[in-house]
Amino acid sequence: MTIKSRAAVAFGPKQPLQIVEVDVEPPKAGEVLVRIVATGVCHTDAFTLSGDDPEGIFPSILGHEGGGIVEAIGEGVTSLAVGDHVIPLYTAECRQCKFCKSGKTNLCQAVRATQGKGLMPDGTTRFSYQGQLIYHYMGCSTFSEYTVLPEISLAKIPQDAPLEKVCLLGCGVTTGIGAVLNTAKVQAGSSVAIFGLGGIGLAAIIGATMAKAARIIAIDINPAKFEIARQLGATDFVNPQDHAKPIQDVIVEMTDGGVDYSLECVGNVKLMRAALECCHKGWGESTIIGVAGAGQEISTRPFQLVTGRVWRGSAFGGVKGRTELPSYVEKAQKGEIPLDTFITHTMALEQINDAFELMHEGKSIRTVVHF
Ligand code: NAD
Ligand code: DAO
Ligand code: ZN
Repeated sequence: MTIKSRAAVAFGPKQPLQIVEVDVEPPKAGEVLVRIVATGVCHTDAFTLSGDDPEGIFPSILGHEGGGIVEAIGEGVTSLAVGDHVIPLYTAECRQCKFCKSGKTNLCQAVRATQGKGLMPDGTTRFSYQGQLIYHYMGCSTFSEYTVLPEISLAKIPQDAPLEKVCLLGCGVTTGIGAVLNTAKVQAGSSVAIFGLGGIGLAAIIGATMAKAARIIAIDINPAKFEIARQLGATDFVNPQDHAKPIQDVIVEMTDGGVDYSLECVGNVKLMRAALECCHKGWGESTIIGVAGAGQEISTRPFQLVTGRVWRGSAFGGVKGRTELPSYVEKAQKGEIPLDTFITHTMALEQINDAFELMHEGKSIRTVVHF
């Protein structure tokens, strides 16, 4: 039966989200209806809303950092039952495709093609408003009280985990920690430079602390971010605007030739270059996490790579969601991942446009929206 759901709909780029009641169709075979309890608001939602995202489709229901409860299951669903607590995954895990079976990547391709078009795997959408089709977003659409996902795009988590906190493990916190541990594979005793101290960069600091990095250099043009970075374990703080010379030169000087690892957590292609070039000759490795605008390209002198620096990228921290996310939730429950530090604001769905404002003004780390 089609149900009504309160949702924040992006009717077009650069427009405020509109809170309306959408129609949600029941889950089809292999699909699950989820009641979202809470959702974070990530920079990537703002990026898509800005119109700079080449995959941005409108009208759509954004949001990809949610926590919820299974409300109904479609035919053939076996791994989830009504009442299970779940975190939606924008990177599915089918465990059957070439990518999943490779053991080399978390980039499952089972639903990639349709997800990129804002559709469910059968090529249709479950959302509509006044008869008008509404697209899904990143396979999640957590800015709706009820949403439908493929079974393979849901991580089952312990029932006692607070959904209004662990929702942040659906994207930002897991991405930052995973990029350090799975992609960069930071070694104990090493130096790490982290560019950008939003939700992703701050989580990368936690990852670097878990990896027992000796020196964690936190870099941001907003000095208000440094105190939280310090609380999470950063040892050095650099504001590029305090220096006349290129930031890579500043970091190379601070570290006797460069850092062992760097991570770009902003989405700025010039900063990606700086992050690579602040790495130590012979072995320094830089990981790109930030998502740059459509059509932008990275560049450096090839000699930077010839002389031993390595350039990598990371999506969802290299984490396979259904298999690994439960262990992130357990770490959060044990206090090893301090989610409260990230939640600077909470609000009702009706105020969600304020969450975007706070992010643009650099006043929030994460706003959690409650339904
Ligand atoms: P955010 O907006 O909360 O934080 C970005 C931070 O970068 C801010 O603190 C800002 O002050 C700082 N910054 C801006 N320009 C800077 C500069 N020139 N030098 C230094 N610092 C600068 O964003 P977020 O939610 O942390 O996301 C960061 C990036 O990661 C975005 O591009 C987002 O789309 C991307 N992202 C990637 C993945 C992935 O899987 N690869 C997942 C989630 C988000
Ligand atoms: O398989 O081609 C693919 C892409 C999978 C999506 C990876 C998304 C990573 C970056 C987007 C930011 C997420 C919030
Ligand atoms: Zn797969």
